[in-house]
This record gives sequence, C-alpha cells and structure tokens, in this order.
Amino acid sequence: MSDQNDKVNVSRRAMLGATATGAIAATTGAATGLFGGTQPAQAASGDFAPVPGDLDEYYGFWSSGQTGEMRIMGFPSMRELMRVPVFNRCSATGWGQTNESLKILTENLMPETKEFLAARGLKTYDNGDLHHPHMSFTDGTYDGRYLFMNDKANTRVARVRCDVMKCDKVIEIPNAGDIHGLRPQKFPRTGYVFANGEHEIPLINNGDILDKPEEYVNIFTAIDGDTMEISWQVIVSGNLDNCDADYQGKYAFSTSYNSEMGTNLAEMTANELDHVVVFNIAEIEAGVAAGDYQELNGVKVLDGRKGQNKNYTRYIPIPNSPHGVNTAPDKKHVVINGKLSPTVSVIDVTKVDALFADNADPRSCIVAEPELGLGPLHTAFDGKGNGYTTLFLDSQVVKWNIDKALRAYAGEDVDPIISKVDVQYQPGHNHTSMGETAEADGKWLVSMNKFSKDRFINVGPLKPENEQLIDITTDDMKVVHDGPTFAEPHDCIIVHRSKVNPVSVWNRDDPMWEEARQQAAADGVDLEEGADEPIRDGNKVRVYMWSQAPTFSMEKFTVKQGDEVTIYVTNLDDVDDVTHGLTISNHGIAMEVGPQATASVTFTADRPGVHWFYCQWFCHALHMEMRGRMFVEPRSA
Ligand code: CUK
Ligand code: CUA
Repeated sequence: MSDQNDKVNVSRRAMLGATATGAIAATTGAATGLFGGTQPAQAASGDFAPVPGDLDEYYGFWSSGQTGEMRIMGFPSMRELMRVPVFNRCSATGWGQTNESLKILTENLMPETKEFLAARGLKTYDNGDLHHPHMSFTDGTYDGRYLFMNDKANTRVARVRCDVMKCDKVIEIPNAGDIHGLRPQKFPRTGYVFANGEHEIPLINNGDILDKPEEYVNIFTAIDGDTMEISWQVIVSGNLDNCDADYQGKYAFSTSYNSEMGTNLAEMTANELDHVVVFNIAEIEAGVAAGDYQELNGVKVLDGRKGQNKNYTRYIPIPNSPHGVNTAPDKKHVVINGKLSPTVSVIDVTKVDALFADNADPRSCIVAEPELGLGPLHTAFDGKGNGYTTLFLDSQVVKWNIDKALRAYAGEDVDPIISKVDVQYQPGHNHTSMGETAEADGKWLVSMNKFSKDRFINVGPLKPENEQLIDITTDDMKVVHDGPTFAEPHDCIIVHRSKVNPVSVWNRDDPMWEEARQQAAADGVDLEEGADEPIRDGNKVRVYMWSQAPTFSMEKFTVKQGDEVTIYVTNLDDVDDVTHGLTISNHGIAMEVGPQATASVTFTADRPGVHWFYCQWFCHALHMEMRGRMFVEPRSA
C-alpha cells in the first residue's frame, strides 16, 4: 500500500465517518479497517479458465459508467467480447457520426437540447454515464429482446436490440434531473421501463427558480419498452437512487438517500431514516385515465408527493441513505441496502397491499432487517434462499439466508450470516448468474470492485477497477478470478446464453438504414448495385458504393470543394466476420459496415486535393489494397 493510497483511504474514511450515524459508529469499532481482512489465496479451479476455443455458458452485459458504452463479456471466463457504443462517440464504428446513429441519437432530444447543442456546433452529446443495463423480461425472466440502460450524465435512456447488439433508441427524459436507477418491469412483461431522476431540480427548470431547494422536485418515469415513449411520470418527495420491480407486476420500489432534499453532504445525510418509495402501478394508470395529471413537455406528470392523499405512492422509512434495491427470485422479498446503515431491510411484497388499501403503518411490510456489515450497497441472489450483499466499507461480500433473517426479526435466536469473503477492494454492485430473474441458478457471483489497488501491475495514477469472479456453489464463497476493467462498470447482468440469439449477418430489410433506402430509391439507385458516378443535387452530392472483400465498387470519385457529400456503403459480403469499414483520410471520418449492412456518413468536402478512403476493418489478405481516391476540386477550378 503506497502512502498515496493511504491518504486516499483516510480521506474517504474521514468523509464517511463524518457522516455516519450512531448506528454505524457503534458497529464499526476500531477493529474494522477499510481494507480489513487478509487476501484469500487464489483457488485453482478449471471451471472459469478461458480454455482457447471454449465457449462461455453466459453472456455478461456490463455497463461502463462514464465511458458511456455497454460491454458484452463472455462469462464466467470474463473475456471482454464486444463494446456496444450507446451514449459515447466511437472511433471504430462511427457511432455518433454516421447518419444512421445520428438519427437514433438525435430524434428524441428535446427541442431546447438540440438548440443548446447546435449553438456549440454539436448534433448530440458525445459523453454519457451508463450505470444500469437490464434485459427485457417476459413472465419473470429474460426474453432476449432488448437491453435498456440509463445515462446519468445527460438524462437519457437507451435501448439495445439483442438481435444485432446495436442501440436502436435513445430518448431524453424531460422534467427529470439525471436518470440513475433503471429497471424493467418483470411481470407480465416489459412493459414498462422504470427510471429514477436522481438530482433535485425545479419542475420547470427555466431559470425562474434557482437557489430555492424547497421548490425542487424529483421525478419517477415509466417508459413503454416497446415504443420507447414515456407513459407517465410521478413527482415524489425526496430524491430517487436505485429501483426494482416486483414479480407481481403491481409495484416498483425506489430508494431515496436524500429524503432531506438537502443540497450538501451534511444536509443529505442528516436524517437517521430515509425512505423507499413504493409506486402502485395500477393506481397510477387509473390516475392517468382519470386525468389527474399536468402535462409538461408532452408528458403526463402525476403528483405522488407525501401529503397528497393519493394512492400513487407510499413511503417506507428505511435507515440511513439506502442505495441498492434488489427483488429476490422467491418473488416475495425485496432487499433494500442500507449504505450508511449496516443493515438491509427486507420488504414482503404481499404485505405492501395493506399500505395502500388500509393505510397500514408503512414499516409493517418490513419483515427482516439483518445487520450484515459496513456499507451494504447491493444484493444478489442464488435462487436457494440466500442473499449476497456487497459491503463497501468492509471490502467484503456477505452471504446470508433470507429465511433465517426473517426468523431473527421475529425474535428467534438465529444468525442469518452464513459466510463472508474478502474482495479487493470496495465493492459496489454485484451480480449472480440469472440472479435478477426467477431463474437464478446459484452458480456464480461477480463482485464489481471500485479499487484494484495492488492486484495488477501499475499503469499510472489512473488504475483499473477490479471485478472478481466468485464460486458460490458452496457455503464458503471462493474468489477464483480477478478481471480488470476500464471506467467504470457499475452494474452488470449475467444471462444464460440460451436466452440470447444474435444474428451473424444483417438482414437487408433492417430498419436501421431505412432513410438510406428511401434516398437511394429517390435517386433511382439500388443500394446493392451502387452508382458509377456521384449523384449531384445542387451542392449536395451522394456517392453510392458497395464493398466486397477486398474492393470498393468505386476506385475514385470527384466532388467540388464546398459540396455536402454523403457516402453510402453497402457491404455485399454475407459471411460471418467480414465487416468492412470506410475511413476518409484527414477528414475525421470512419464507420463500420457490417456484413449485408448499409451505412452512410455526411460531411462537407472542404479540403481540395487527393484524399484516400480505405477499409479500416482487416477483412482480407488484400485489405491494405482495399482503398480508393476522393478528388476534391478546388472552388476556383
Ligand atoms: S449505482 Cu454505482 S455502485 Cu449507479 Cu447502481 Cu451502486
Ligand atoms: Cu474491407 Cu478491410
């Protein structure tokens, strides 16, 4: 441990220590260091090892935090298989530059966002903060249709198609401040995608209200996962952090760490109790049908704040600053992770009905509150009645039994904790194989650790994070693999490969390039035939090419300086793996063209001269020769 690391740890400890409640201080004691415990020896297991040629049993869908993309991992080998650009700009694939991706990235931005970006010479944001990737459900388990994910940085939600593993929808969420927690409806299907606005802002954030936090609100949003349109929003008391849905299709649950509606650390952590908001989906739908809403930015917004005497929401008091929300595969229990409290609170969903029907004491649905250790953030499940909770401050994962926790809460003398394992270090999310579905299989757990510290050779001041694979088939959890990752996967899901069935080659009828299809038809061009010469339309020039390893259909074309040029490339190769690309030298332009896909890019040809275009995806022995020339005639000529 270097001095510098010590300083970081001390300041983090001081920060959390200063805000911790009496409850946490009482259980911390001096004995529990932030990095307490010894490192376990690496177990020698062959199960997870990436034997060359062996295929993984699971897909891992990983977020990437501030990188803004989604990643696909082979699991349990934890080999990174693919990066799917979503909120970021991608140099390799041209995501954020091709016409097809720009359509997706811009078509659902709010008019004032477009205006704001245009004034800065941008069409869309090129950063994002993607925390939570989750697959669509049917009847309580993954259905392989879509993945949904949030952008905390620019208040967006995106969808990735699982057939081609490309993003097909990005929507900006009006009225809400910075989307964090996101979960799909589990039953009967997705259905709704629930999204939490985390940061408090005025409902109409136009500058009329500035430093008046008492007038700020937070917004819960339900999105239709099929159309990606916003179904409704609910104004809540307090802020919103993480959320999950139940297996009955009745409720969604969101944590609030800032029930105080504070604007600084001391204010946000002042109360001993924060809360979980329960959203009653049927009641909210009835409220929408009855017209009990205001329309803001085209969205129906209901008021679910405390004191409204509406049946849209209930507020369950939970000890200090709860973070993760995780519904157990027993379909009955929802675990709320305490963060500053050493406890998790277990809600019995069958007891939630009484909160709405009889105005029962909101805490009456809490059926266990085991004390697990310091800094519980997220819980995963094995489908055998156990929970696995990350302890951020203890740098441990604790395995505990739900039934024993219920019995202990009822007064029986039983310890719900089965075992603890040290992880390296500071775990945030964790996830088990199929663990957020009714088909949790209890084989693997991944602990996503924020610090890697001494686990890898030094790469400079910016370190990778460390994700550890844990065998959970026995009571003592075994750490069997360390996997470094770049900034900053928060969350992941582990999906059995039988649930996902992507294609290897695009379907020529894919809607992704519908605009290219229509433009080609208007120009009398068949995309698969290409055109011999550029098609001129005033100062707009359209170039239609095909690619087939190792050639482009055009070896040269001529445009004039100042022309707005659109190049369409259709990849005629129809075999696995033969992706081509188009890069135009010294123009900042590059795009991927998958087998049987069409992709296009538009730019202004304002550099007179000879410019080579080339294929940047190594496709053939003569890949280097797969190139051609763009002549740009000077304006004076
Ligand atoms: S949050 Cu990051 S560790 Cu964004 Cu799901 Cu808990
Ligand atoms: Cu086509 Cu390289």
